[in-house]
Amino acid sequence: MPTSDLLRDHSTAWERATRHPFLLGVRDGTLPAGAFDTWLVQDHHYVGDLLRFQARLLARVPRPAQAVLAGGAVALVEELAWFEELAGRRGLDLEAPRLPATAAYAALLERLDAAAVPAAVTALWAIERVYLDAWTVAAPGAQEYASYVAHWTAPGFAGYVDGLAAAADALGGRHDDVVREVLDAEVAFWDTAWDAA
Ligand code: HMH
Repeated sequence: MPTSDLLRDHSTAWERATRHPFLLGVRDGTLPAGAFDTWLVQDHHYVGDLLRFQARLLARVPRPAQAVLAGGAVALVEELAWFEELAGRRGLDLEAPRLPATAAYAALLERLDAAAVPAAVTALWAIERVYLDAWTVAAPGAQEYASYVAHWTAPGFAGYVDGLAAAADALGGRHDDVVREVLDAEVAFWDTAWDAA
């Protein structure tokens, strides 16, 4: 299975993108609320960028990968609405500009438009799998973060990640380079919010 090979062969980079100080701070409660808020605003930008990438990729994939990607796109729209509600509650300014790591990740997503479909679907799987794994490292999370951690480790999300793995595996091939790029972008993204702490 290509995706399980990728997990095994990139385990060091995977670990860097998941056992990150930001996530350990969520777990033990040492992450300052301001750093979490900075991250939330940037992730709101990111989810919008990811939704646009996913919509473009949806147009290129064969059936039945379309069903998986379409379901995920709906979930991203709901995620944006959830962020907007949070912004009201936490007093976030969602109009704050993208930080460099967010802009660089958006540029990576745009470059993936030019990648062959199997590589692009594998990249999308890596994006979601590493995010699920990252929040699983933080689980259950300190009291003030526990509801967020639960949101990003919900069984429905894990099921979606399995669906993406099945879609990527069905398309076949080995796509080490895109996985490496995704993992580096994830580390840079956590670094940015951690540096704001
Ligand atoms: C940085 N990576 C980042 N944010 C996300 N929301 C996801 C992945 C998955 O949706």
